[in-house]
Amino acid sequence: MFRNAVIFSLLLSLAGTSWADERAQKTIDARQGLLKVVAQYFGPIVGMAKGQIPYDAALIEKNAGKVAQLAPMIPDMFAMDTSASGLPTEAKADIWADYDDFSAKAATTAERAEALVAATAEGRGATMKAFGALGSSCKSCHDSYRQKN
Ligand code: ASC
Repeated sequence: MFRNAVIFSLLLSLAGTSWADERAQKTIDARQGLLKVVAQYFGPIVGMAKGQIPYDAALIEKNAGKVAQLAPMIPDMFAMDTSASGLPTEAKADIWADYDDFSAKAATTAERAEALVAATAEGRGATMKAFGALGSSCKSCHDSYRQKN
């Protein structure tokens, strides 16, 4: 009887672990997908800044607008602390140790993406300056909270 109870509770804890892992994997997939979408919109702007593709203010305006919409989703997708899961991720546990700072950095990115949208009306110089500010806010968050595997 006792033995059955032990086996039963062992099975329950195994099932509980895999259920938690499944939820952690789903949220890791979602946040990686979100950041890949951000990079897909940001990429052409980087290409223009590097002179690899022709400057196109309308495309920058459109893509920066998408980044501004996507950036506020970053704290949402990182709401679940997956640091104990042991699953492969580049997210540092520091995200959840200082989630307010992490969220503030995402908010800055959204604001700078909006500023880039506005700058497209002011010419190429202003646009590239605003692009630089946006890129440095991406980098600032990655420097603090991403470990490159
Ligand atoms: C990108 C990309 C990043 C950022 C970062 C900006 O296109 O994939 O991670 O820009 O390099 O500094």
